[in-house]
Amino acid sequence: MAVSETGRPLYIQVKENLAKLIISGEWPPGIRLASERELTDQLGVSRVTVRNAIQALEEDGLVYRVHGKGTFVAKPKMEMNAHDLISFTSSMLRRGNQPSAQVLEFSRISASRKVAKALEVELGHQVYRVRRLRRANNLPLVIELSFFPRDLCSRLEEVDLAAVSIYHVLYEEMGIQCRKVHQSLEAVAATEEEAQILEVETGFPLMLVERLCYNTDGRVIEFAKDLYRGDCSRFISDLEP
Ligand code: 16G
Repeated sequence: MAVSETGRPLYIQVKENLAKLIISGEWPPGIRLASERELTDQLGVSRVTVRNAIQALEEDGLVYRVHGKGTFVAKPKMEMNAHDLISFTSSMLRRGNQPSAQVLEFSRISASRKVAKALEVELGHQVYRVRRLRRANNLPLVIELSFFPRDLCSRLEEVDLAAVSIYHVLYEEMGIQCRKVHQSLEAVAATEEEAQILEVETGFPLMLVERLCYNTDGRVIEFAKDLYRGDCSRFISDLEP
């Protein structure tokens, strides 16, 4: 097998170069890749190397083949580590995506029975209800609905939630850190309103991530219900004994 200057298989390097063109948007979703023969000539590598590189791109979900028509660029999926404690902002930046937030709702409410139970506070305790649309590279990716206990997170009232990372504010300005998460993932269908926000059809497949975040003292600091667009999200888990 041909190897690159770094000692890795050459097809991996070719694959990574092609993946960069896809992830940067230079090769947008839906365009057809040049044929194996054309890529072989363009890249100056063997046909086997091109074939292996394309197969690796396909395995990563970056391209798909249509029998008799060719290989096309797929809509890229945003990868999230399913057991990460980090924020949406950090998770996107870490993978080279540009995050942004649009505030759909911010209110101070009395905790309902369900929210009180989740946050482990008294019924009627003052909590913040924050609903934001998060985009990655301008793509509407997730509607985040979060509840935070007001007595712990009062700073949230004073910041522009469209411009900051909530986890950053909680940690840097209040010393509150998410140290443990209990979370569930569940497939659901988009309601009409959710579909409109996420720019998809009603009934579109979404991934609901319900999440409880605990601080260092074991207190629940966030109860979140996040709705990810199913067509462009992928949750990764690294499991070790
Ligand atoms: C993540 C969290 C969400 C939290 C947000 C804060 C998951 C599934 N959800 O999206 O609960 O509110 O990060 O993001 O991980 P921010 O610090 O960028 O505002």
